[in-house]
Amino acid sequence: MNTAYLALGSNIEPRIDYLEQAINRLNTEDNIEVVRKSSIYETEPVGYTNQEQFLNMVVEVKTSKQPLELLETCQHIEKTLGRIREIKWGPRTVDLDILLYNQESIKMEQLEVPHPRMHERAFVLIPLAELHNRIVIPTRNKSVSEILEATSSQDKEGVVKWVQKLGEDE
Ligand code: X6L
Ligand code: MG
Ligand code: MG
Repeated sequence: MNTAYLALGSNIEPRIDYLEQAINRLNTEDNIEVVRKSSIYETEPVGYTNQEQFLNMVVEVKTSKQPLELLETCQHIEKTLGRIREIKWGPRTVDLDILLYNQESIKMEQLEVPHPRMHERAFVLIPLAELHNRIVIPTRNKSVSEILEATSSQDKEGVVKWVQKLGEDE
């Protein structure tokens, strides 16, 4: 059995529903089990900043799927949840990224693991650290907590724990 960490993000309403549906679909797959979930964070958009705030989280999965099969599953779930790719780095119903797969370094045309930019993104590092502070990003030989220590406080301030408001759909 393999352990993978997946990053989830959504910035089109209902954001929380998209995250929950993505997790349900992962769990419905025969060869994937979601074993742990981070808290949900509300995050300032990065890359393309003229868009709504995101909800981001990280999940740990156990899977007998190989990395490319896992990628295909993630892409299929994005599609069935209505993801349309218009603007590069633009709004999405749901984004599912493979961050880590065991402690492997994988470089293929379709897939790079660890996710090549994960060490720069507080919206990935903070929820991942909640699940596994000491996990090492093999391509950088550094733990998530070490990388977070080197992340600017401005980047970290853009990532705030999200609390569901009573009486609202979201
Ligand atoms: C310079 C150039 C600096 C590009 C940063 C950063 C590009 C992140 C793309 C960048 C750059 C990305 C999410 C997001 C995106 C998300 C939040 C991306 C891909 N996805 N912002 N922006 N959460 N908060 O899930 O990650 S687009
Ligand atoms: Mg992404
Ligand atoms: Mg993606």
